[in-house]
Amino acid sequence: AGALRLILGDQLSHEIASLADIDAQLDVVLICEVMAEATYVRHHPKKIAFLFAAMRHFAAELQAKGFTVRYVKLTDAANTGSIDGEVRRALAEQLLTRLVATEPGEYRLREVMRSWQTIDGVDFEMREDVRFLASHADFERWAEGKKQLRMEFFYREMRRRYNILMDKDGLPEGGAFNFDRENRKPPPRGLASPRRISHKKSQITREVLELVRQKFSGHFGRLEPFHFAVTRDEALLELQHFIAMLLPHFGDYQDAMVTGEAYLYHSLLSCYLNAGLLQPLEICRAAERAYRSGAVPLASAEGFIRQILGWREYVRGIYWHAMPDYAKLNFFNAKRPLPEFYWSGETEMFCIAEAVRHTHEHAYSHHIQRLMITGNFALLAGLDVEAVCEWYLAVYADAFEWVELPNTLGMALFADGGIMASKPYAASGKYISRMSNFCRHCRFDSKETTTENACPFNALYWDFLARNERLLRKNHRLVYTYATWDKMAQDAKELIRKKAAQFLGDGMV
Ligand code: FAD
Ligand code: DLZ
Repeated sequence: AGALRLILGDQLSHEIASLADIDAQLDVVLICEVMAEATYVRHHPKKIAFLFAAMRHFAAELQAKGFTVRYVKLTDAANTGSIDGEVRRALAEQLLTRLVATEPGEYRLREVMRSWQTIDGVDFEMREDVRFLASHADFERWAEGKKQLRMEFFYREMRRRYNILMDKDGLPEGGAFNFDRENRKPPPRGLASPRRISHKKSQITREVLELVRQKFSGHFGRLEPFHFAVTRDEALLELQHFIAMLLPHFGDYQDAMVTGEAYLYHSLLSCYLNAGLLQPLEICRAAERAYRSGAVPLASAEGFIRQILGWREYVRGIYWHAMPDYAKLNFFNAKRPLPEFYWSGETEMFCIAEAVRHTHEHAYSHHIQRLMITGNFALLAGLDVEAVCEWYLAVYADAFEWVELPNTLGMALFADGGIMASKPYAASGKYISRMSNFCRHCRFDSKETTTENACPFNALYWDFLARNERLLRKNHRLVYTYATWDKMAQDAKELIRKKAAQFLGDGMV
């Protein structure tokens, strides 16, 4: 008898485990657009359009290879609205007794899949997602017995294991695993994003855009212009363009932030990787080749490879290692409601308005804006952890919980108390002023802390440290920070705390 082979919206790879031994004569591939997935958070319209268009193109590719595909459109009359409903309906209607799926990227969906073990008369197999470079067992083996998990040491093992940027003696290329001291320059005046490629819209994509316009225009975010790649071939063009034109300067401007420039030298590849159109190893190998050919400095190639071979695999490991309890962690007991300006962008803090503007326009904002602007503000102001995580899961085209949650709850909010990061990524307005040109356009002054025009990040920064002193003073990476606080005069401290309280009490605009 044939098998039903489920492909989720972020499993669009021809090498996905659930297709490994497919029988073109007997088996049916199920791909379904369902309301439950499109609305469990109110995803950005560009994210929904990207995934639906990529799903439809992937289905067409499978059909062209001779496979039978049961593609359920969102508007199909019999659509039950959920993956669970569509799997059960397909099994019944196609009279299939075997179900094969690849483990999903989110815990909530894995729980749904567990219930398929008991569907009457159906033999269910859930396979591991082999697109990742560290399996669950690899990560657990690495984590076992360690008092503290740190990405840097995990990354070194991955470099050795995949023999990436290693020399012939088995040592790291250039004599070190990490070249960040050469990266991360502040933006020089006039730094702009090089031109990015855009893809011609097929009939399929145009239909999806119309569907998303009709059904999801109430969600945060602008649907058009829509430049995303929606097939593997197009995603490969994105990769080639990045490697040739942008990777040489990736390291230099990795942390820079510039008004009106959402992308700078970032790859924009996360959504293609996460949806399955590109594979992590092919991207790392392409970056390594560019370095070995002399086209790209080692610091840039290494910095980029570390994000994928290191951070991406590491956060996925942490997610499955620590879930489901992880999602409930709230180290600082942060409960303040998410301010409206995370949606409207209407705030006098120019850096936040700019990050929200990029997000609204592109379903994208680069790592440092996510971490050091919207994330840093949420940390300092003590915003509700669940609400912040939900915002990040909804607004970015690359957001899936396995990667979003450790980054938001762990890295940005330190709500896991230090599982992801060794200290909170808390920063004052001085950091934002150094790494961006945002402050030049802002009504607040990044050099001031308590005056009328003082940048709110400054008072909030010290207030955060004072408010959470009981939890943070013992952190050895904060010794100098607390020493500075201790040296401040009592009345200066009081003024700072009053300024922060006033700002938080006044609704933070
Ligand atoms: P580049 O800067 O070009 O980096 C190259 C690649 O490295 C990315 O495509 C991505 O696959 C990988 N990468 C880089 N940093 C990380 C990281 N910290 N964790 C995992 N992979 C990384 N990334 C997501 O893919 N989905 C998310 O939902 C997501 N949410 C985030 C939330 C917060 C609060 C923060 C601070 C970071 C988040 N990130 C997330 C990580 C990172 O910001 C994005 O991967 C990156 O901005 C994507 O843009 P890019 O492809 O241009 O990346
Ligand atoms: C994000 C998303 C959306 C918007 N829609 C669908 C869908 O209609 N069908 C589907 O199979 N997957 C969708 N996805 C991706 C899933 O939410 C994703 O597979 C899970 O979050 C697990 O990572």
